[in-house]
Amino acid sequence: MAEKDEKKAEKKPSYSAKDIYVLEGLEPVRKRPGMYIGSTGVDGLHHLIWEVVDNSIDEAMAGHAKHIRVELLPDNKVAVTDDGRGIPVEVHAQTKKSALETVLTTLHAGGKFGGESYKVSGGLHGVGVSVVCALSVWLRAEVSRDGGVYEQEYERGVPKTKVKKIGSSKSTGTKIIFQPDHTIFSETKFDLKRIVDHLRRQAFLTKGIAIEIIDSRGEVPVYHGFCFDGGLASFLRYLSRSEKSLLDNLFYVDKQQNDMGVEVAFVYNDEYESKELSFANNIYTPDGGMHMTGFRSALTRTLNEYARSNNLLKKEDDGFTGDDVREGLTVIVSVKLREPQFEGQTKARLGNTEARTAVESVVGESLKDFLERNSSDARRIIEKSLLAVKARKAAKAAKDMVLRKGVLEGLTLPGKLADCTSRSPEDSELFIVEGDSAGGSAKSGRDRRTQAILPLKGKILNVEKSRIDKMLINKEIKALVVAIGTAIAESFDISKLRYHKIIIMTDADVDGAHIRTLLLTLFYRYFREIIDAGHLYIAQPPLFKVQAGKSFRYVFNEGAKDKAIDELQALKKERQAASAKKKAKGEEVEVTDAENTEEVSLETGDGRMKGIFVQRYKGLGEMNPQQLWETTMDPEARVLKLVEVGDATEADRLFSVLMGETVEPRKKFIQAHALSVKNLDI
Ligand code: 0RA
Repeated sequence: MAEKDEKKAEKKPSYSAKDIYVLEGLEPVRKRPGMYIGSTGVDGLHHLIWEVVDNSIDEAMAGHAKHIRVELLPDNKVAVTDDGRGIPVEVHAQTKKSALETVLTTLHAGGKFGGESYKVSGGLHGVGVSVVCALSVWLRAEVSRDGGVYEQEYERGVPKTKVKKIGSSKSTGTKIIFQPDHTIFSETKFDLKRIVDHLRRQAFLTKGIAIEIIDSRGEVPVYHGFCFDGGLASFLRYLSRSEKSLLDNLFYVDKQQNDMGVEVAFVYNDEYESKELSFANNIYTPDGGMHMTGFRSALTRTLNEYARSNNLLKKEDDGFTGDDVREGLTVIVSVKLREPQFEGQTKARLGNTEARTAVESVVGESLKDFLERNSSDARRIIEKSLLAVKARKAAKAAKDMVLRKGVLEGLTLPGKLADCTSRSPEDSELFIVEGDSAGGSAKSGRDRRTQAILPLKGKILNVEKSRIDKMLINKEIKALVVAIGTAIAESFDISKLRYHKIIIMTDADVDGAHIRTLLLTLFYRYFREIIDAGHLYIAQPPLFKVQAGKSFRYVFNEGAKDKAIDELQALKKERQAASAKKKAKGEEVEVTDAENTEEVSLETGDGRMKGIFVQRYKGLGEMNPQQLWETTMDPEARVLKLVEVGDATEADRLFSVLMGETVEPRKKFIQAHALSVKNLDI
């Protein structure tokens, strides 16, 4: 018992023996509330409501109650009312106490005497209303039964009154009003949204039950009411309300099988991932378990059988795997069984093997029926699964071919590679250059000690568009992978990286941007570590060369062009003035290129432009080796952009935007291979 309660007990020596007995009974609950309700925070606080409501739902599942009302009252009080049989009030022969008092003050006595209904044995649920009684500063139980209304009050689990008859009533039911103990809970204010969400879910899970929530704490009461005759079918519609269904009908079954309630609803939508929700005795099992296993095998088996018997799958075909038939699936499975075993660290998985067989047989049978009755829905499910098979096979073939261990091993460096002479990766740079002509310039212009050049044929990349799988089979790309030296997939080893700077050098046009994107995607998907380690760069070739005589400026963007022209104009005027001055003095004048070069005016009528030579570079190939060196390759003068992958999500978004039109197989392929990236938004 908590210390403060002990002190209170000392001050009140008038406690009867019975009180002490009861106190001892609930002592562990007040001492270690977390053991019973999970925590003493907001979660635990709300657990008090769930506990009381669970008892009413049990009464409903046993077929005796239909209505449950939860009312939030001022001073953090909550009233839970049901129209069940009412907790028995008569004196129990064994304990010589009223059954009501026994239920409210004895641990684990809370549940059922009979065992008629599904009593939950695991997890935090089903610990009984006595726990709520123990953790409430005040609780009142009101029972309508046998023509009368009876009540008893408790404080911190101790009865404060005897069970009294306070009136008469023709109906039956139980009402529990409680006020959580502020000395136990860090927070005693209830959260309406949390309550509404939880009880909505409970209403979905208990077909036909009516649950009302009334928040009477403010000036105007707020009302919520739920009653779903469709059960999980309603739940499924609610969950997938924002998705586009692939089917005209959803699959639904609710059946009693060997003493076990099996309820399943599913639908397919045009997505690729699957969503699975499962429950055992209305308790969410996030890790699934036997009921889920049973569902999955029934789905896979039944769809395979249907596809074969309708010649949608050929004899020689392998058939659908579980993953194939679950693409785009949203399913809810709920079982109600007598002694659920919750397994795993967090008790989040159902362990009863009988749940597997029950679900498998119920789903198998009714799905077969569903497919036969809804042939167009059946066809759509099978078509979707066939597409999944195709994608899986394409992905696997690509993976086998390209990613197979050792496929790149033993390959000699590609002939197209003009390697550098340095063998120290720290000093070495690899320029991946678009096109053979630019490759030629780069080869002549480079510093051959430290700079290697690998020209890629842009055309091939364009043809292959964005198919990464094809890209990896591509000779050019393979050459790149060999040149890098790290190998790929399982055999990837960053310590084998041959160049510590890998520089993508493409034209400053749309094609260049496309090829750059493909290369970035390749690195992102297969050589992520190279990006993360800061080894990948993008070269920044100039867009213009602005020249006035001997002087010139390289311009890297449109906005800087005018500035460069102005600068050179001013420089030219200065020079002319200086030479005029010298001439006047009779000094010898240095004859510069300016005087010998034919002046080009790009825009006639614009005096400013006169004598300024502006060259636009449409591609790297237009630059001679010297220019390419000066502008883009010379480590002293160039500007490189480091490629960084901020977070995977942003990179995904970027790639998808850059990749433009969505190509289905690519989408599938990326999904199949983006092992580390979930929920690709492409
Ligand atoms: C014990 C026995 C019976 C009903 C209940 C408990 C019961 C408990 C709660 C808690 C909230 N609402 C409840 N409704 C009923 C069955 C007694 C009989 O056979 O009549």
